[in-house]
Order: sequence, then structure tokens, then C-alpha cells
Amino acid sequence: MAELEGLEFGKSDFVLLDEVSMEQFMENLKLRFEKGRIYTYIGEVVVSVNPYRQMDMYGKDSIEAYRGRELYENPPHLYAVSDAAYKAMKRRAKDTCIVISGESGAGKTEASKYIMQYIAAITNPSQRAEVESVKNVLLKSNCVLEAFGNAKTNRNDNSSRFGKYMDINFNFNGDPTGGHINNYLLEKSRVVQQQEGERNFHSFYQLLRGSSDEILESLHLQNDPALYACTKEGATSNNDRSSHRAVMNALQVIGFSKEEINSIYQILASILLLGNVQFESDGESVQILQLEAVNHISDLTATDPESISKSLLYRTVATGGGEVIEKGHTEQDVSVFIFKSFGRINSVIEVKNYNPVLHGKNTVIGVLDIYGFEIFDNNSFEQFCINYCNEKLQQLFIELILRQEQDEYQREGITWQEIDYFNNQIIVDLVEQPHKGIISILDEACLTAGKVTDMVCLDSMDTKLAQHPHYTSRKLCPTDKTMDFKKHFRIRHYAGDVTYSVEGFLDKNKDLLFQDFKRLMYNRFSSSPFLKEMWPDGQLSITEVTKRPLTAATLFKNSIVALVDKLACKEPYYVRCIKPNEMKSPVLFDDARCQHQVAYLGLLENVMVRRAGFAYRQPYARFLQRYKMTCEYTWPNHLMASDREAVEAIITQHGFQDDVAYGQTKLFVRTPRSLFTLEQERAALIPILVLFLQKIWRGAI
Ligand code: AD9
Ligand code: MG
Repeated sequence: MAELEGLEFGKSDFVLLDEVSMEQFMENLKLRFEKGRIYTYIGEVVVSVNPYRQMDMYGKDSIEAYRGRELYENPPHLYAVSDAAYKAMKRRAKDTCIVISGESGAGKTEASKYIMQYIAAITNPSQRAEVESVKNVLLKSNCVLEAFGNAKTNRNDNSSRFGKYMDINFNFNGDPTGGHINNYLLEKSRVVQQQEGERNFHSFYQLLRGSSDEILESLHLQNDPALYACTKEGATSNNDRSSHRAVMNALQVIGFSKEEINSIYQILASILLLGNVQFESDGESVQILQLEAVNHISDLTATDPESISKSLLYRTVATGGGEVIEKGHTEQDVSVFIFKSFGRINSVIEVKNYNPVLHGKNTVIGVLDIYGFEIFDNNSFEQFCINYCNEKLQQLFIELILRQEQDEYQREGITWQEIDYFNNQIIVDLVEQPHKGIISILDEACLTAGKVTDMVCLDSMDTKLAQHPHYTSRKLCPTDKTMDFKKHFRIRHYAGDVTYSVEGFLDKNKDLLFQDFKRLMYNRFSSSPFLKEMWPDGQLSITEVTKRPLTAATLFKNSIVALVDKLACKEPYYVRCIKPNEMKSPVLFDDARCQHQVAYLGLLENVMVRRAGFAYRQPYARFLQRYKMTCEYTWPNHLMASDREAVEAIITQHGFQDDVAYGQTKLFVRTPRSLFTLEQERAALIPILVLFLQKIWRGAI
């Protein structure tokens, strides 16, 4: 058994605290962080504090130390939960998922990468080529998705601007056969606008800094990000060049052809050039100032300059006629590419022709790396969606960890002290309830003909939600000067109060991609199936596309509901990430910031439930089947009135009475150690039994 940590490192499981209080919890968390112990358990949940420095704990030796071991055999680690999820999947054919949550910069994406790395390292020992190639694509997909979907923000230099859920499929051998990635709510607006000190998506800088002069020339670009409106913010970074090489390599491994890679970079170049196009208005009409840029774009996209100018200046509406627009289309293009990129990665790794009869049951481990709760100075539509998503995930956590646990104890007749926890269903309803919820009100406003403004929408919310205990606005609470009459509403989230500015909500919810531009691109790329697919609506007629499309909020809600349904039928493992400070410092533990996160992640409630509860449970028959050989009264068969009595005999013989409780149908075991002892005894007995049986067969006995 691997050596466990000494007491000077604090308690490796919060369940072992002398007393469950916020004070003790924080003391233990801080002590462990300061001693370089960044992981701590709450039962099977891993609490992780971002170390902001390279830790010597992810190498080959560590992987070997955790491989196939039980949680309690080693110090807490992501590898241990990864192994637990893998074992549950392999031994019990259970679909499992690992849900990683926490705020921006808390370490979710790094954690998801270590988990993938671990799973890749422990599978396919026989190095079968087809499994290796699936693993390669799974690992390389990160690099591509990060290039196009991550950016430097004020909170994190490599912030994921989309949520990601990855399913990895396994065959009966426990080797990966494929996977599928879903993405959620990419922050498209970043392409055209970044806050001060933030950057656009990495890929733009990588293209400019990493490409050869020859390639840049062919793309009509120069190698200085400061020259382009889209990239002039945060134009300097050290590793764009090397990242560019890594991305090119990853694209090739995933299976993008040379032509496809070229097309991708042509589109990125067009976006950079488009971003520099300026318009001039004389009151009556609008002109494009940089005709040279338009010519270059025309060259890159092989579209005639007239069509480009026209699609930039006018928008055809179903009623006919033209309408002057002020903004380019750039933000949509890059998002289309990212979605396309997911599509391509998916088409490569998707499990094809899986035959359960031939290959056994196909099982899944899902890994969710999704944005945590966000409270900024300015909170807009994006924060509203992200925070709603976190409400849904908290609801799932309550459902799976807290409520199911309590329900089961009740059903099984186990004495149990109810834990008081806040059920956030009421906030989920506030957002998503049909007809009454905020999304419905927003959608109604978006679909109403005529000039409905953000302000009208706010009025409508105020009227309909005035009585809701988790909703307020300046109109409903005139004395609250922290809100503006015309702009703000506030939601009391489970994680704290967030004030949203309704400005831009309607536009963002409508999520218009100008149809003329889609059609232009669809026709332009008619010879390239890869690029044509990027504009699927381009083939629709103008009357078809202006039918009521689903709004951004509704699409997001639907995808999150589908995600939660997916997670709910899997055995969940949780990684709860905490950001120790705002400075990205490896030595600073900001008590107030950390305590706030511990509170809104519900970690203390989690410890209480866990302490009151039992770590393991098994139906009597299954327990007996596995451990009957360890007791003289039950081996080979028992003569008792019920399986439950036989299980009691095993427990009593081993002296574990204080560690268990007997339910109606199941045995509940408080700590893992008793099970571990039974497992060891069983393992030692098996060879003796095999010898014994062989002798019987040979007639020696
Ligand atoms: V965001 O919601 O995408 O903005 P994440 O994903 O929670 O955020 P991320 O994993 O990107 O945060 O971590 C932020 C930075 O912290 C990384 O770029 C690393 O520099 C640092 N980090 C996080 N976890 C570790 C770790 N286990 N070891 C070393 C780490 N550094
Ligand atoms: Mg991330």
C-alpha cells in the first residue's frame, strides 16, 4: 500500500475534520495549499486548489501509483477519481461522468487535461494501432479547440470561452473506441470586441506570429497583430509561435487535409481584414473606406468584390428592400469555424459500426469542463446564460448527491439526521419556466413584431416577476441605488446576488447572422464540401430563414437540459476547483475569496451529508456472493434464514459491527477500510480455492 500523507499536511478528507464548521474547513484547506497539497477529498469528491505553479505529481510514476488502486490507498489526486470512474465503468459496466466546476481560472481545463492524460496512459496496454489513433485524436483535440475557443481574459490567460462536454466510449476491454464532444455557448462577441487587457481568440495571434512570410503574403497579412482591429488588444505574447506549430500538427493528426487547413487560415485572414474595414456615411448612404481590404478578401474567398461590399452594406429582409447595417459579420464566421471544428473532430472520433454482440457493452466516461459561476462588474446576456447553467448543475448535484442519498436512507429505514440545504429549484424555475420564466419573457419580446427594446423587455419582466423572491430591479426596489432604472435587474443566485444589465439582451438573444452573407459564402464554397457545410442555412430561401428561429437563450436552455439529462443517468464524480487568489500567485491564499467559493460550491453541506452517511452500500445478495468465502458460516453456502443474516455473520466475524448499518435490502458501510480488508482477504483466498477445486476435479480429494 502506498504511503499516505502525514498529519502535518492536515486532513486528506474533510469528512475527517474534528468538527464540521466553516472555520475548520478553511483552516484545513489553507494548510494543505501552503504545504503543496492541492487536492483534498470529501468522500469521492475532489476539492482542488489551483497551485499556479508546476507540480511534480503528474508524471509516469504517479500514474503507476494510482493505477488500479482504491481512493483511500494514496493521497488525494485527480488520478484517483479518474481511476475510480474508470473502474466503475470497467468492472460494473456503469456509464460514469466527471463533472469539473469552479470559477474562471480555478483550474478546470487543466484538470480535464490531466484526467484525459491519465485515462489515455492506463488504457490500451497492448498498443493496438486503432485504439492509439483514437487516443491521439482525443488528446490533440484539446490543442485545436483551445486555439480557436480560448483567449486571455483578465481572470485567466488561457480562459475557455465555451463549455465542453466530452464523452469517451470504451469497449468491454476498457479501451477507448471513440468519443464525442459537445460545446456550449461560445463567446462569439469576443471576435469583434474585447475588454481592456484581454485578447481575441489565440488562433488569430498564432496565425500572425507563427506563419512564414510567404504564407502571410499569400493571405495579404503582415506579421504584427497590432495592425489589425481584431488583434490590437494584447498583441504581445511569447508562445503564439510555438503554439501555432502545435496546432498545425494537431490539425493534421485529427485528419484535416492541407486544403482544409488552408481554407481555415484564409477565413481567419478574411476576418482580420474585415475587422479593419471602416464605413463612412454622408447621411444618405454608407461607403466602405478600405476598398483594398475588400479586394483582398475577395481574393481570399474567391468572391467578387461587388458581392462582398453589397453583403457588408446591405441586409435583405423578407419584405424586400435594403437596410443599412453598421457591423461586419466577423464574429459569426469564427464561431462557425469552431463549430465546424467540433464537427470534424467528432466525425473522426465518433464510434462507427460498434456491434455490442461482437464487442460487448459500450460504456462511457463523460468529462465536463464548463464555465463556473460569473459575477463581473458588468454582467450581460452571457453571464446570465452561464449562471443559469451553473444553477442547473447545482440542481443536478443536489439531486444526485444530497437528495438521492437522503431518500435512500429513508427508503432503507436507516436512522438518519436530515441535513438542511438550500434547494435552488426555485431559481432554475425563475429562469426557465415556460410562459413565466425570464427566457420566455425574452423570447416573447424577440418574436414580437415592431420596435421592442431592451427596456420594454425589462418592464415586462418587472411586471411578471414582481412577486418572485429571487428577482428584483430598481423599479421594484427604488431605494436600491446600485441599480439603474433603465438597465438593471438582479437575480439572487444560489451563489450570490448578480446584477445584470439588460442592454443588448434582445440582440444577443436574436443572434442574427445576416442571411445574405450566409448565402454568399454557401455559393462561394459550393465546390468545397468542407467549407460549404459551414454555411448550411445558405441554401435556404429568404422566406424560409426568416421564419421564427429558436433564440439563443432557448437553444442554450435546450442544450443544457439535454446535458443534464445525459449526466443524470451516469454515475457522477466531482472535481470542485477553487481559485486561491486573483494575482495568479502560487503562495497567496486569499481567505475571503476562498471562503466565498467554498460557500457557493456547497462544500460544507457536502461534508455534512457525507459524514452522516455511508460511503459504500451493496445489496445483501451481492455482498454475500463476493465475500462469503471469508467466513466459515457462509462458505460455500449458508444455512441461515436470509441473506441478511448471513451478511451479519460475515460482519460479526470480522468485528466490523460499528462500521455498518443494515437496511431493508442493502448493507451500508461507513468507511472504506472494512471493505478493503475484506477485499484483501478475498484476494488471498482465491488461489487457495483454485488449488482446492483443481484437486477435486482430479479426484485427489
Ligand atoms: V476558465 O473558466 O476556462 O477561464 P479554468 O479552466 O478553470 O478557467 P485553467 O484550467 O485554464 O482554469 O487554469 C488557469 C491557469 O492556472 C492555467 O493556465 C495554469 O497556469 C494554472 N493551473 C491550473 N491548474 C493547474 C495545475 N494543476 N498545475 C499547475 C495550474 N498550474
Ligand atoms: Mg477553462
